Amino acid sequence: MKSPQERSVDPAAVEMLQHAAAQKLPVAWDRFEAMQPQCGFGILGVCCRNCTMGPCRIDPFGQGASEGICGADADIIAARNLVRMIAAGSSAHSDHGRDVTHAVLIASEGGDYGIKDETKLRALAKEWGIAAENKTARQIAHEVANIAQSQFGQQEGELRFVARAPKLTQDRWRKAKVVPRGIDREVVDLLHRTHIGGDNDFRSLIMAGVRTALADGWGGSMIATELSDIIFNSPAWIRARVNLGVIEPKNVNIVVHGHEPVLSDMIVAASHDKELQALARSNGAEGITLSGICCTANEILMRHGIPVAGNFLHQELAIATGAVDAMVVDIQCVMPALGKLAQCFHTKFISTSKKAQFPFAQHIEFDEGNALNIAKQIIRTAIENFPNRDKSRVTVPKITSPLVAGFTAENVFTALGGRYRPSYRPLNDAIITGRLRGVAAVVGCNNPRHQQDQGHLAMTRELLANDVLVATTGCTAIADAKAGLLCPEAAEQYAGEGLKEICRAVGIPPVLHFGACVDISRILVVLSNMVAEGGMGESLADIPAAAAAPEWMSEKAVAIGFYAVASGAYTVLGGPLPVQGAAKLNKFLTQDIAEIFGGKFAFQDDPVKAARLMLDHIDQRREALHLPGPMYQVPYAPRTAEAAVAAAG
Ligand code: NFS
Ligand code: SF4
Repeated sequence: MKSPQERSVDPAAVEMLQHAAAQKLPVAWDRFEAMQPQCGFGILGVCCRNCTMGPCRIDPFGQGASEGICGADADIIAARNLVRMIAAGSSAHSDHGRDVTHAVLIASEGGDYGIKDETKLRALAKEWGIAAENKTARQIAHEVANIAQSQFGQQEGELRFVARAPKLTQDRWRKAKVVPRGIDREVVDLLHRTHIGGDNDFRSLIMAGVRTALADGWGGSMIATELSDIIFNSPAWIRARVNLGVIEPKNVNIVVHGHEPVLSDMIVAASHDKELQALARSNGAEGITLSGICCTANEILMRHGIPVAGNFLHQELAIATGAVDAMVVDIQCVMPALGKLAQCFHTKFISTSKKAQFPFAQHIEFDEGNALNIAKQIIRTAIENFPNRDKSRVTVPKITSPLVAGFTAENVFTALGGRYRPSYRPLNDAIITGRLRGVAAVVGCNNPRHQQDQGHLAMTRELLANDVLVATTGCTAIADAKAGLLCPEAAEQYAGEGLKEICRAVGIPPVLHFGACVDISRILVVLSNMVAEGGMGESLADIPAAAAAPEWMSEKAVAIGFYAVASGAYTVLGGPLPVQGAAKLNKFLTQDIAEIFGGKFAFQDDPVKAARLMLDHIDQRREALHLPGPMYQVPYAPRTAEAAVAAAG
């Protein structure tokens, strides 16, 4: 069995893992070890259960079956499995976007949600050709929501946000016939293809997968982000704290976990209620502490400065503190193990989504039409549970870190361009001169396959030391925050000379927190703005930039990886996609696909080696743009193209 220190680099997690082991509370790391050895066919992607002639599996050593009963070979089987992951991942992000759209419709009719960013609403209305003069914000919101809703069911044409990409990027998509027509349509098309006897060409399957993934990144996810900003407000730079130490033993603790701000934002609003605060005091608590886990934490962190209790692998550890009076969940990345664990304590495990029920959960169904009342009911349930807490079983690690979050495509370079002249020019100039070597997006999950957070941190530190500005979202952002990387002061400790100069001048951290995973759409907009600003080439693939997900695990991460690659990003995954048993498919994804989109996948478990692959790629892009090398000496110096190719193996 691995020790707590081998399981996580986060000292708060180590402390709680020791506590959980002493109390015999099972956590994901234990179940991961009990699951070993995991099925090799599954890891390699070569088992198929798509019909009941099977299950079938391909022998990767070439001794047993080389085809399923229907004749599908390893490449077809692995491609079908992979694009099904894309379909599920895109559906998750996009259905989240659909719920936000529904909330905007409710706001436009005067429900509990308001129109918080009218400037952004009007800008989007203009972008979408809605005549807005002499209309109220609500009237415009109604039209915007109707158009956004139509993007899901649209049958023909192109999704509207495709037009945000640089023209050359759009041209590549059109040439490859992967411009998404409608969000729901692409998912259905993709699942249809994977039915037995459907699409049986791995390239064609992958192209359909790309189209669905683009419908996520430039469709469902982007709608989720844009419309969330309109009704919950656009984030602004904000300071907050992170890690399990934000759980306050003296207070009623409510931890929200999941993804959709339609729930968590309303819980924030309800938590300010005077009556509820008085109720908390009359139940013996000093107050109410709200904190978050996973992406819904990022949503309310960015907009309200609500503290973050942790990332994906912290969800069980939070309950194990014994100080959580209610864990309130909606959808995605919520472990079904939580219910049973909560029963070991007084903790109420409250599910809220029509789409996600859990064993041993109390279900309080959320309804956007009656949002505030339900949010209050949830908080009341937590407060009334406070007296049931067994104080002798409370163990909260006294560990938190400060952070700055809340960067968006609109606000990120406000300061760089002078507060009154937001512009991407200073960012582009910093890259053109070599003060910044490039930019990178490091995103994704935790996975007990890796020591928690270690991949995120080692990769990010290597990039920073080499003058790469890092953008982050999701559970990576929380990992970085826990390690102090989201503070402006982190530049002094970790950044190379060039990056340090920029962080000092602007007052930004060297790692910019752009929000939840759906907010990777913000990074797509940032990159598009950089191309539009000039000097960075003509397509997204030309920018000295790279992407990575060092500890990914979810189907959403697969969808993100594919829209990143199709948008031109060199994308390094820690741990391969399940295609290693399918040689042609593997080569297509890691080599040939670059000829179509400019981006491709690389798989590298070692986060520092992975960061160096990203640096090699950034240097190649600089060379192609005839940009000079880094302005200052960097620990990992640019190498010749041949050396880089040899290293990539
Ligand atoms: Ni992203 Fe957010 Fe975290 Fe992974 Fe899950 S919470 S949507 S999928 S685990 S980063
Ligand atoms: Fe086997 Fe083909 Fe059926 Fe898959 S679809 S289970 S490979 S027969």
